[in-house]
Amino acid sequence: TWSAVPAGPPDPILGITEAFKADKDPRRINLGVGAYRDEHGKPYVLNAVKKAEEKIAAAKLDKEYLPITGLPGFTSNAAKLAYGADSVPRNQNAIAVTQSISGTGALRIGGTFLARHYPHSKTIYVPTPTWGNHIPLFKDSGLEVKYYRYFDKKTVGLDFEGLKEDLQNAPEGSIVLLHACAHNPTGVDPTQSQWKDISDIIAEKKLFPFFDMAYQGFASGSTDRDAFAVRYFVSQGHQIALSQSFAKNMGLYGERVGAFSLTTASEEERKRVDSQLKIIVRPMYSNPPLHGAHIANTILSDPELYQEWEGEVKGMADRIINMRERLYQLLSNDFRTPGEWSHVKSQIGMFSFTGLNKEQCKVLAEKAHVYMTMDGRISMAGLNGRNIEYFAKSVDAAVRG
Ligand code: PLP
Ligand code: TYF
Repeated sequence: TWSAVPAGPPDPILGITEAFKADKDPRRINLGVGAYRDEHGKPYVLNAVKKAEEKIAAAKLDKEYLPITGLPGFTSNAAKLAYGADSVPRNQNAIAVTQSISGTGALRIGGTFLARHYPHSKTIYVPTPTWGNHIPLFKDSGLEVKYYRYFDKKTVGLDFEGLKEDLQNAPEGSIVLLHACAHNPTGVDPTQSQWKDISDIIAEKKLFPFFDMAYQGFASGSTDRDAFAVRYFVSQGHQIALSQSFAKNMGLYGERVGAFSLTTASEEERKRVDSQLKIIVRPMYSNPPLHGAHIANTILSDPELYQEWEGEVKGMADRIINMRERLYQLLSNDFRTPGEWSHVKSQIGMFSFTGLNKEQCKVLAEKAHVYMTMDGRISMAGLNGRNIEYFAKSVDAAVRG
C-alpha cells in the first residue's frame, strides 16, 4: 500500500540532535535546537514550575476534559501577559483567545482561521529567513506564503530599507508575519523606533499583522519590554493575531502550552470569532491537554510564583547575554579570529546567527564535534563556562581554514 510513499527529508533543526547523540566524543556540543540549558549544559526545570506542580498535586484535581478553547483562567492570564493589564481590547472583552498546542499549534489555528475567515487576502508574508516551520505550517493551513526582506548578510543586521520596501509593495490587505521579539534564526530585532515605522506602513497599506511571540521575557529578561511591539501595535488601533508559546519562557517545552488570540472590534464580534475558533479546534483535537495549562496558570495567577518566575526568566536571559559577551571577547580579543564579531553581542534572544558558512559549519561538526544548523545559527543556551573556550577555539580554526 505504501510502496509509492517517498522518503521525506528530516527536520533540519531536530535532525541535528540525532547527529549529536550519535557522536560519542566527550567534547561534543549541541548548539542545534533552541532549548535552554543551564550552566552545566543540562535541561532546566524552573523552580516556579516545580512549586506550581506541587500545588497542583496537593489540590488533587480531577482529569476531566477542558473546554474546546482550553482552561479559562489560563487563556485570560496569557492574554494579560501579552497585551498588558490595561490593554483596551482586553478591558472591552474583545480579545478572542484559545489555548493551543504550544506556539506551533497557535500558529496553525491562526493560519487556518485566516485562510477561512480573513476577507482581504490569502497571502502571508514571512521574513527571510524565518523559523523553518513557518512555511509548511502556513501552506498546510491554506495560505500562500511570500517573503519580505529581513536580514542583511553584509551588515549581519536588519535590512530595514528592504523590509520597508517589500511591505510597501505587498498587495493591500496581505497578512504579515512578525516575530514579536528574539527573531529566530537571526537574533536581529527592529528597534522600537523601527517598529513604529513598521506599524505606520502596515496601517497605510492595510496589511494584517500576525505576531509570533515564542520568546516573551527571553529576549531582554523583561516580559513587558519584550511585548513592546505587540502592545504598541494594539495601542495604534491595529487589530492583530497573536501566537504565544510557554515552551521557552516557562521551560514547558514538552508540555505544549500556548495560546492563539485575535483582537476584535467588540465583545459581540469576539463571541462570533470564538465560535469559529471552536469549529477549527474540535475536528483537530477536540480540546487541549490539561496539565501544562494548569502549571502556567498557577504561576500566572499566584503573585509569589509569578515573581519567582520573572526572576528565573531574567536569570536565563542574563546567562545567555553573558555568554554573548564572553564569546565576543574570546573571538575578538583572545583569538583575534578574522572577521567582525560584534553581532554576537548585539543579537537578541536564544540564537546567534554567526555568519559562519555551510562549509565552516560542516568542518565544525566533523572535526570539532560541534553541531549547529547549516545556516550558521547557534543556540546560545548550549554554551556554558565549561565549553565556550573550546567552542571559540573551534570556530577560530574553522574560520582560518
Ligand atoms: N515560533 C518560533 C519563532 C519559534 O522559534 C518556535 C520554536 O520554538 C515556535 C514558534 C514554536 O515552538 P513551540 O511549538 O515549541 O511553542
Ligand atoms: O528553532 C528552534 O530551534 C526552536 C525549536 O521543528 C524547534 O524553535 C525547532 C524545530 C522544530 C520545532 C521546534
